Amino acid sequence: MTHPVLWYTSPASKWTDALPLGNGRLGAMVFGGTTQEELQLNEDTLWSGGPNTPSNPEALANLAAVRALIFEGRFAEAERLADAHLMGRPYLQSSYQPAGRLLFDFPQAMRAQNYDRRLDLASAIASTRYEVDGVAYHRECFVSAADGVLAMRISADRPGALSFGMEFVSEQPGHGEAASGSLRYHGRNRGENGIAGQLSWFLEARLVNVGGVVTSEGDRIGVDGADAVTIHLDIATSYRRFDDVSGDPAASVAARLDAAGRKGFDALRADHIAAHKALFDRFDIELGPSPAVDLPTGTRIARFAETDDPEFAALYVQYGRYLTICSSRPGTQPANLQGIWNKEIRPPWGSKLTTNINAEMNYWLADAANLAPCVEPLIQLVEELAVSGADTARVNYGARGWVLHHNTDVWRATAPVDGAQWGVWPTGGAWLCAQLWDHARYAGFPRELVARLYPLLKGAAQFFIDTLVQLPGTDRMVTCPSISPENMHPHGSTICAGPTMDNQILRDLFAAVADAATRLGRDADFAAEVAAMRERLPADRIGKSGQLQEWLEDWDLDVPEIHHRHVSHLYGVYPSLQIDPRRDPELAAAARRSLEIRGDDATGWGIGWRINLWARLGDGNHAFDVVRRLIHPERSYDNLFDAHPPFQIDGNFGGAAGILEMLVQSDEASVFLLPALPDAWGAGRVRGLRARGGIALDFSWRDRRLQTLVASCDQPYAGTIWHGSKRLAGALTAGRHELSVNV
Ligand code: FUC
Repeated sequence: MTHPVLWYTSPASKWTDALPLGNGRLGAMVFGGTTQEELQLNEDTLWSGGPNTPSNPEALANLAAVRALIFEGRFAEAERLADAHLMGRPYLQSSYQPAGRLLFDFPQAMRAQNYDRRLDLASAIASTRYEVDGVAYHRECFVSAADGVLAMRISADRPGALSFGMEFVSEQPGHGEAASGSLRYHGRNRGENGIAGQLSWFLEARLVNVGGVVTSEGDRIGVDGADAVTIHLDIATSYRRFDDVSGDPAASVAARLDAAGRKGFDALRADHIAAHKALFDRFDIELGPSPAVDLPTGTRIARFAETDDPEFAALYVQYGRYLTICSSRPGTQPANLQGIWNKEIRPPWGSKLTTNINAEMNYWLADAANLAPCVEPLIQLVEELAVSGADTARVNYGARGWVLHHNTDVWRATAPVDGAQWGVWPTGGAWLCAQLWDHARYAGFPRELVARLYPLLKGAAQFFIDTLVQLPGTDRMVTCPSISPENMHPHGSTICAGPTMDNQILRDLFAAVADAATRLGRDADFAAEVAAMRERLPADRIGKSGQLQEWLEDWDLDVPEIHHRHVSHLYGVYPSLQIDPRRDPELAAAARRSLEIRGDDATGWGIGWRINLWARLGDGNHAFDVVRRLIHPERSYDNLFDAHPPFQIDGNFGGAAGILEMLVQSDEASVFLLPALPDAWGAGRVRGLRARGGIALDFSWRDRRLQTLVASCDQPYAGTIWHGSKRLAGALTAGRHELSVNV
């Protein structure tokens, strides 16, 4: 068993040392301070601004001119014109906001000894222990998905030894108050980029003491001489949907806190653990034992690249799963650039949903790691974008369907933002659709899910049927204007026509639409139209250095930033299944060449992507070399949050997904076991790893040889399970099968 615990011998001295808790909606970062404790708090609908429709009526009139300039090779002029007329109004989006900080003073903790701080990933409880003058103090904190609230218990093992002060501070407009065991904050959100703040929000912390006295003064609470104290806390905003801010936050907070109070801490704790385990325990992984298990987490990160610590790579996977469960649950917002954890009023990149890699990467782990229910917020996001994005499609492009560019926020803004260099990329929604189709593939295409996704895919495809343009002098159809995120080509701009990534994404989207329509027995004419359009997309091209071209032109070696972090044109290798080294050795070799030219050093997510790519290309030792770059103080903070830098959660998910991709790969027809096993993982086992086709796998290995294999199928499984060139099984009935590995 992997021992799924992060632990430390001192309090957090900075935010990236603190330990994250969450129920998808409510997030807390626990510092575990002795004299001063801090819980930094978030609620996932608390963003700046308010409902807005950023479509730009000027765009359509200028579209043809921008296209013409691109086809004439006048890229810089095209980019200037796009900047002036194609961008969304407002030009920037809203940002995810912190609620504030719950602060505690423990004056008696000056001489704390025997300190221990930990996060148990299996129970999702953060705890802090220390001793002062022979008295042991203990704090436990969790955020419950079962009851919706944060709960904390502070206790001492000598009666009457507990005294502290508590207050809530916020940078958001509003006012706080304290009364008889309750702290409250009545908040508003900030306006941003010309959009007024339109949310109200409310926080309440209720405190119950065993022994001692509780007093309040101004907006502070004081506890004197208690044996133990429990705190229940909740936050809510008036956000109901991207176009509706009519919620009553005080009422929802009161309802949840009343219910939590009736239940009591012990029952809350038991139900919290059960709700967490219902997801967390669906999977387990061992990659070999390690003497380093007894070292604090920070030390293991610092030593990972030099030591053999396979247990820590397994822990990295479990931490990624933990972060998925805590940041994305049915009914919550999807995980943003920081999941749900953000302390800053102006967070990096707005802590938004960036769709030219980051938002998708946040969900690369979930299906394989047996957390399919956590993908629900992403489906709901796309359902809402299909509504808001229809306006941008119509106004900016005169097109049917819906479109999303490279970013969105809680208001589901879909127009191009930030500047044409980054924003004029119409394929964000199409990528999300391709990802949701892969989610359906993992589930084995249940009819209900296919029927739910179909209108989203159809709308995304309609947009491209209406906006693809003929590449001059050919019968090929291309996106224009677009970019290959966010790489500048040799003509001083990113703007272009038909970048490889767009062609690959649209091949996936169009195939998904046609497949979904066939499965549902609907829209045969539209499916045929889309399938015909798919044939007219430009094929992938191999360039003069043997590389997979990033653009229609062979520009790759002449770009200003040859080691660019994005590897957009390798989308076809991963996450897409288009370029499979087993079927397309020539394109796979070109992709490998591109990856070599790009190099392995990148941002956190850039490294996460490269691990998956090397795994798909079948090079386990190279993939592991890249894992060493990720589990390293430059790319992992002490709390194991991914460092872009700064903190960005995508690398946690991309990296963990990459480790699983080294152990199992799959497509609709096949499962490949241990396709990219590095030498470092000589023996191991996994339980509950899911593969495409609706199948879950338990297996173990030693010296590269499979020892045991159990496959559990949700429904009859038509594919084949392979280990190298050995065919282990195929055509399985629904249910659990113990399979022979000695065929
Ligand atoms: C993309 C990346 C950046 C960053 C940002 C949030 O634009 O190019 O590196 O991750 O998203």
